[in-house]
Amino acid sequence: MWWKEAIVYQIYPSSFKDSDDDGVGDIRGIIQKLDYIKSLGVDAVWLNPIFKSPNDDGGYDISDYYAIQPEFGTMADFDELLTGLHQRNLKLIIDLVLNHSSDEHEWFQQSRQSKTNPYRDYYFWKPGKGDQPPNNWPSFFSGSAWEKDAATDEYYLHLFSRKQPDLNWENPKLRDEVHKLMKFWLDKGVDGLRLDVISAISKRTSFPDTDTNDFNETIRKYYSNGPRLREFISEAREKLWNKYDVVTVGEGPGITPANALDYLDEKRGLNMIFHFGHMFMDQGPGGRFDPVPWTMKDFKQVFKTWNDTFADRGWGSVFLGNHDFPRMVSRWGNDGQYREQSAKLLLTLLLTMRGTPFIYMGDEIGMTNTILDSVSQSKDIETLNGWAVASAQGTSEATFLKAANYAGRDNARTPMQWNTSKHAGYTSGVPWMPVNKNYQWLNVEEQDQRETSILNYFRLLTTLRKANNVFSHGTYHPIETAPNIFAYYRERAQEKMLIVLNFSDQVTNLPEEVHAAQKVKVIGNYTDDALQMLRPWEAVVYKRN
Ligand code: TEU
Repeated sequence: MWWKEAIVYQIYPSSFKDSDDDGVGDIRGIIQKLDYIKSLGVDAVWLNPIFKSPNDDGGYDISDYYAIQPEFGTMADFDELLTGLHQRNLKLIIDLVLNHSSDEHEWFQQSRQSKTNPYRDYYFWKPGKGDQPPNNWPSFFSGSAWEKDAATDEYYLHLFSRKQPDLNWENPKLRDEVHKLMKFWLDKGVDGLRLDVISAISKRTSFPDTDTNDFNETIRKYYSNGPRLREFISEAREKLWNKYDVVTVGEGPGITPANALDYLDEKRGLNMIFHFGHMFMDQGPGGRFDPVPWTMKDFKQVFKTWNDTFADRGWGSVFLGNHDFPRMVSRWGNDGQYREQSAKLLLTLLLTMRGTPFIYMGDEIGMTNTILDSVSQSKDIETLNGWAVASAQGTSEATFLKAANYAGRDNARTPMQWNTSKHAGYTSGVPWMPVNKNYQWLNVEEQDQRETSILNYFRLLTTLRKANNVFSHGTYHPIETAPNIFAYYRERAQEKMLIVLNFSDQVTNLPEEVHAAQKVKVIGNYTDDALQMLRPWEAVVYKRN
């Protein structure tokens, strides 16, 4: 099971590298950077969706599951990318969006034509209640999760945007279609499937109103963990996945420590899930744009809870950022005075935790959040829809913009910063999204040649993790410490590693237990040793004697 020891690098294709100067990243751009990816010491690439799409939601609205998005290139380009990855002993995990399709998909174009169309039940259609939607479910992207369609005077369900109608997995014909499209890509030799919002594919077909105003509670109780979720996952595994050497990673908003193992087992379930315990921790009842303070106590508790969940069974993924969340150094670290130290500290956490680490492109050089000066600069439907609802409710743009700049997805989607040339070497065209202005000093080329850069520290960490499988397979034992100190042991057979992370701007004492321990420093983000103190954002990995 290669994926238990693997380190995965996530690429958001639109923003990675543009090879044909149309201002949008593409597959040939990734091919140009294969040696860079290999140089990181990672083992696999998770590629966000590359399929034909009207791009209403960054490619998560697929209109043809068998075709490459023309802006990204051709099927021949995809085949060349896959070959190029495999030649470098790198695996490819593709991102399939099976909870919903685009409304421009042929299936939906047929389905909406009439109530008797053979594709009608590929989606969920219901009459309204008077002039109201069938129930009170809110969309992830603001507003109702139902859209009225004039052609048949009924509403269709869309948990996300109105251009992302939910697929009806109750319909065996639809499930067969989904298995067929998965088989197409598995036969091409991809090594993994990241399954978008897989936790929501089984609907409570009575469509009861939600009884809570807390959005994440609505996800847990009404959208995810539906009555046939295990059945649909097991059917795909038994009919298809078991026939291939493929890792399946389920994106599981709403999956909890209590039910995660229901969906994870080698024979009948997924191999891994992305849980969101830490990622939704600072979201208030209103969701993403309703930020609430978070504490290190909660943050550490999330890691303990999920390590306990997967201690004996199942397998976890570990991530601190991706295309849906702000840059990790801005969110969890200090992207100002201590950007370099805190970026290295966060990478140390990622690469010393139990479970498969997923690193988001650009986090290996400590890329930071961007600042929108007005909401109109956003390219993200989640932000734009959020603003439309908030402004209609009287929220000022300044207030909404503060939340969007703190929590919005635009933060993670600015182009990769390669060098100091125009647009950071990402494109010679006009970038679809402005490059972060700090690329002049924050870029791959500068860090590649500086020994103590974040990039080279990351490379040391991947080497360390691969050389010591105590990190991937060892047990996890947190140490009780001051709130901002995150310290834990990793143990396997005779090997014992001790990791200490100072999540603060303050100099602080080394926890007594750590100070007293017989140990040898293995790696740290300060070049010298402070012995009894921890400097701001200091990360140290010790090998216990
Ligand atoms: O995200 C689904 C999801 O539940 C959240 O993790 C995500 O933060 C979302 O933006 C709601 O806030 C997946 C994809 O990762 C995301 O990019 C897509 O927009 C979404 O599904 C719909 O396909």
